[in-house]
Amino acid sequence: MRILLINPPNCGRSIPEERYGITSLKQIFRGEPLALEELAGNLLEHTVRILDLKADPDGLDRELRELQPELVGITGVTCEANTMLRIAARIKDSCPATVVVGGIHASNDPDFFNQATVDYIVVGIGKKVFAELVCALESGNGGDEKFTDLPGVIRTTPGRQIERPALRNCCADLVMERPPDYDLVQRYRSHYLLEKLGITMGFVASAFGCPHQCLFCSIQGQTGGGYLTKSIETVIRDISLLPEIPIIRLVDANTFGDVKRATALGHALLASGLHKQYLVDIRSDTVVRHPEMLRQWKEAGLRAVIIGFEGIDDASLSAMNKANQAAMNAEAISILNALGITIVGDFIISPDYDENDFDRLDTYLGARRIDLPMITVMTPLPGTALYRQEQHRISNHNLDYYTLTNAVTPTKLEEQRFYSRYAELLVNSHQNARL
Ligand code: B12
Ligand code: SF4
Repeated sequence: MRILLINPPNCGRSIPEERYGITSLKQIFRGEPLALEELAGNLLEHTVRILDLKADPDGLDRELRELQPELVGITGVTCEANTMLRIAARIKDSCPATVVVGGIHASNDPDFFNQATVDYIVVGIGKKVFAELVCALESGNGGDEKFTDLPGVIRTTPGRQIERPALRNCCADLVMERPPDYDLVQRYRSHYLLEKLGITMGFVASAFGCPHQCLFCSIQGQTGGGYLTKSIETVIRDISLLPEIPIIRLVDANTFGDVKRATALGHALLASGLHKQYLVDIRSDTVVRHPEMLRQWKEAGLRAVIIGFEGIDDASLSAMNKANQAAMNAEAISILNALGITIVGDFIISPDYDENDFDRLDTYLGARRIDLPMITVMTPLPGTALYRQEQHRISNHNLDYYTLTNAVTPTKLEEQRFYSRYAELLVNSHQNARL
C-alpha cells in the first residue's frame, strides 16, 4: 500500500499576541516526528513517505501528487487537532485515500475526530495495530466489523457516539524488533536543531507512559496508565541508528520510571562507546533517592534533565496530585547543580495566579540555578483528570489555544495584566538561560 504519514505544521494560537501584542510567549518547536518514524518502521512491506509540515509547510499538494497515497496517517497534539482535521479535509477533497488519525490527542479525546473526513482513530501506542489495520484494509476482506476488533482502533461514525476501546497496551505493542525508520526524515534533518546551540538533535523513545497520575497530564491516555519500557539493547540500537547526531533526546515522559532498568541503561550507554550527549526527563524525587544513578548517567553523557517541578509549595503540588514535595525539588536542584547537570525546569502557573503568586515564583526562580525554566499555563487538556475537574470553568474551547501558553479558564488578574506578568517572568528567568 502507498502510505503518507503527516506531521502537522507548527500551529496553535496565542491570546497574548492576538489581544495584547505580546509576542514573546509564542514558541516555535523543532524536532523529528518520531511517532511517524516508529509507525513507518513497522510498515516495511509498504511504500511509506513522511511529510513533516513543520519543516516543509507547503509540501502537502506535492506529496499527494507524487505518491498518490491510498492511506494517510496524521499525528498531532491537542493544539494541532483542528489542523489535523483541516489536513484530513484537504486529503478527502483531493484523493480517495483512507484517513487515519492517532497520537496524544486522538488517544485522550477520540470523540473529537469522529468526523466525516476521518475514517479511523487509533488510540494508544499504535505501532503494532496500525500495521494490522493497514494489512486488513489492503486485503479488503472482513468489512468494518473486523477492523473494530483491532485493539485501540475506532471506526468513525459521524453523528453517532463512538465506542472507546479499552486500552491495554503491552510491550508487544512497541514492536521492538523493528526500529524507527529514521531514513524517511533524512531530507529534513537540518531542521532538527537544538536552536540555542545550533547542534542537531535526534529523538529516541526508550519508555512509554508513566507510573504516576498527575492531574493535568495527558500521558495516561497513551498507555492506559501503564509504564512500558524498551529493552536496553533496543535503546542502544536505536541510538546507534543516528551516528551523525551528537545530542539525543530520550523523548520518554519518564525515562527513570523503573530505577533498576534505568541504572542498567546508564551502564549500557557508558559501555556502548557511543559518545553522545543525552537529554532526559526525570522526576525530582528520583534524583534525590538515586543520586548515584545520576552520577553514573553523567559519566555516560547525560547533559541535561527535564524536570516537572510544576509548583513551588506543597499545597500546589498536592492540588496537582504530583505526589512530590517542594523540599524534594529543592534538594534535586542542589544535587544536579553539584553534578554539573543542566536543569530544564517545568513550572505551571495557574490562571488563578495573583500578583503575589507571580512575585513568589519570580523570587523562587531568581534564587536558584535552574538553567532553562519552562513556564506553562495550567490547561485542562481534554481527556485528563484536570479536564473533568475544570470542565465547567472552561471559557475557551477552541483547541488552537491549547498550547499550554494560554489561559483557557478565566484569569483572576485582569487578563492583560496576567499575560504581562507571565511574559515578565519568562524574561527575568531566561536572562542566563542555557542548555
Ligand atoms: C518530542 C515532543 C515534541 C516535539 C514533536 C516533534 C514533532 N512531532 O514534530 C516538539 C518539540 C516539536 C513538540 C512540540 C510541542 N509539544 Co510536545 N512533546 C514531545 C514529547 C516529549 C515526546 C513525543 C514523542 O515523540 N513521543 C514518542 C512517540 C514514538 O510516541 P507518540 O508521539 O505517543 O506516538 C506513538 C503513539 O501515540 C502512536 N501515534 C502517534 N501518532 C500517530 C498517528 C497515527 C496515524 C497512528 C496510527 C498512531 C500514532 O504511535 C506512536 C508510536 O507508538 C511529548 C511527551 C511524551 N513523552 O510523549 C511532548 C508532548 C506530546 N508535547 C506536548 C506539547 C503541549 C507540545 C507543544 C504544544 C509545546 C509545549 N508547550 O510543550 C508543542 C506543539 C507544537 C506546536 N506548537 O505546534 C504535550 C502534549 C499534550 C497535549 N495533549 O497536547 C506532551 C505530551 C508533553 C506535555 N507537556 O505533557 N513536542
Ligand atoms: S510524572 Fe510527569 S509524565 Fe508522569 S504523570 Fe506526572 S507529569 Fe505526567
